Amino acid sequence: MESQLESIEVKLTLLGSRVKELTSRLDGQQTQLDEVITQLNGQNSQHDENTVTGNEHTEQLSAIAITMEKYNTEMRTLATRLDSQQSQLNKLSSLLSEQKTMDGDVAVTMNNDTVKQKHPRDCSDLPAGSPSGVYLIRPSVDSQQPYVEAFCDMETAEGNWTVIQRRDDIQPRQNFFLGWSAYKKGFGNEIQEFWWGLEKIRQLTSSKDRRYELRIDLEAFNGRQAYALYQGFAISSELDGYRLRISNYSGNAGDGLQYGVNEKFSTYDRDQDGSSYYNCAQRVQGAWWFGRVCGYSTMNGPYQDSRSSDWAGIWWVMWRGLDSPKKTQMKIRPK
Ligand SMILES: [Ca+2]
Repeated sequence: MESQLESIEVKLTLLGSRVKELTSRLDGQQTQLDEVITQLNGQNSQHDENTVTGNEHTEQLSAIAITMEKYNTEMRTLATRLDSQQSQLNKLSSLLSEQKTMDGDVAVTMNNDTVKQKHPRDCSDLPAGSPSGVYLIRPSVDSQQPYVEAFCDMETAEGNWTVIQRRDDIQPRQNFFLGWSAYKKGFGNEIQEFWWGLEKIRQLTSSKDRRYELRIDLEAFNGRQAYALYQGFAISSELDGYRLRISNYSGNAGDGLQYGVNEKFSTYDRDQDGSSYYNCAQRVQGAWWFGRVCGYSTMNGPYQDSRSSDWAGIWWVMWRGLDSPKKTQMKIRPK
């Protein structure tokens, strides 16, 4: 932004000095033109007084007319160029003031969360009609924080979803049997399989002015689909173990997260699940909010190529037992 503003300012200065130069040239030509007109008037009166040297005068007059015509053409060209440079100047000036306003808005946003942001914080801030795809968003309200990539689902149930997890039958397979730091930061590819990252989810769901809902979409290998919607969704800080806050289930997949409520997120290298007997993340070879007996769902186990019933897999017990779905998506949006 800074360098863009600087380059526009440099262009404005250059344009300004060119306009000055052209104006002084125009002034010069106007003076010359005035002189010519004065001479012409003088010769005309001479011509009236003395008709004897008529031929000579006619020649002089036509030479003057040609010169004037040349000046006129040159002035018209200059006027056109001045006009176009003026409109360029106007455009640049309004661009410059627009960018200054935007900077102002961001500053206001930092002090007051309720001001509408120009920078997308999540996918719901994209302009209406934006297609689904990967966008750059800044989940933090702190303008010093970096932009990150996010896949936006702009179609499902009126869209505006920031997708936080996806599994699909895509080669090469993304390994989900990863440790705490990977789940904190996020991994995978937004247009393939990925886990977006606990810290980004935390940044969004801890904002004071936005309450999020969570939607989980499931698709079986036979094409059948189901979803679970939680009207309240947030996670606590890393210090508190990214504990799951979830409420108000609806949908047709069953409330697979009911035993994860208030549980900490667990990875194989950080067992803080609800089971004192198992390391649930190790058992399912993934990571999740596991409750007692490791709970009734996990979305991050190893991908199963077809129907399989194995603890090490992806499952949403209320829907299809331990059968792995073909596709899963987890997505959030402000209510
Ligand atoms: Ca345990």
